Amino acid sequence: MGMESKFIWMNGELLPYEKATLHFLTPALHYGAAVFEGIRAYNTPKGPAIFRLKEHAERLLDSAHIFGFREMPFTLEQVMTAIKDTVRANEFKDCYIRPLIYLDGGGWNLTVDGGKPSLAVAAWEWGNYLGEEAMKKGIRANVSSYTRHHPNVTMTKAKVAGNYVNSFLAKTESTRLGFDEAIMLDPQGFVAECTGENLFVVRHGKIITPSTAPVLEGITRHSIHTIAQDLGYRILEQPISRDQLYIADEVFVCGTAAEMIGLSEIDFRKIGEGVTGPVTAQLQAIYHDAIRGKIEKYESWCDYVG
Ligand code: PPE
Repeated sequence: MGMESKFIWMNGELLPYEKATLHFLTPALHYGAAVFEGIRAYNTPKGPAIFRLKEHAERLLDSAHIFGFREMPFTLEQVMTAIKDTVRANEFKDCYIRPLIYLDGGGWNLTVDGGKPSLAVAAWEWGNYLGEEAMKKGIRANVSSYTRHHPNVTMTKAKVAGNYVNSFLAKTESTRLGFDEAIMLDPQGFVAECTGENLFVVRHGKIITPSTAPVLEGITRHSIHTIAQDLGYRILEQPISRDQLYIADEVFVCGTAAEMIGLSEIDFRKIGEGVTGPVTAQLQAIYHDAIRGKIEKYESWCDYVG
């Protein structure tokens, strides 16, 4: 994966890629004391546009607030401008954008108050994360032996860097076992989410997804929810058991990096016909047009880089 770019934005400056480095003693590296976002920009008929920029920038600042940073050096407007400036300076059309607010200095006494938060934004060209093939065929998943976060152990609404150790454990186990993605259950034993995606089940024409209480409030989840609702589907937020996955007509997962992908198999059990199902394919097609600014109704989701 080529992650190179011309510039990385750091604390107000666009630095050449090679200059965007941090000291070994940055506490974020030792304790995961950072919060981040994953955002995508897509080429549209009116030029590159960042998909749901405001919602992502708001969630970044919400994550910082949840983590406990009290004084943010940048406002919502400044965060949004920094993200747009990074995409524009790199002259990317389609790219993945990674803003990160990290504890810069201090932190050795395990409090966020000893240091100050810094902001950096990188962008790189990253095609579909699980592969183009996966869009049609679907992917194979396992239910992880690792449990998803208890909502009072780490904060499930915040994209705290340290939270992702749980995802690393689950995804590494999953790929070593020969699967493509891991599904994690919440501490009560109900389906929570994947390592970097929210999950939906389709059964008897209804779409079901876990409530947001134990999972990240995915922005893709919200977009898909809106699209499905506009198409007249009934969407329920309710607990999903492991065996409800096995007998679903379709299961799909969604997130910024992964976009929207059907699951063909879970724990060696075929899901539906064992390929991307019709509801998933229908939503996938609309989602892909929406992110590229091709659907007027959803154009307000596209923030043009200009
Ligand atoms: N759950 C988790 C745990 C998660 O990390 C993501 C995003 C989602 C759900 C979906 O959220 P949203 O992108 O707002 O629809 N995961 C980000 C990081 C993935 C990675 O591999 O790194 C992402 O998709 O950018």
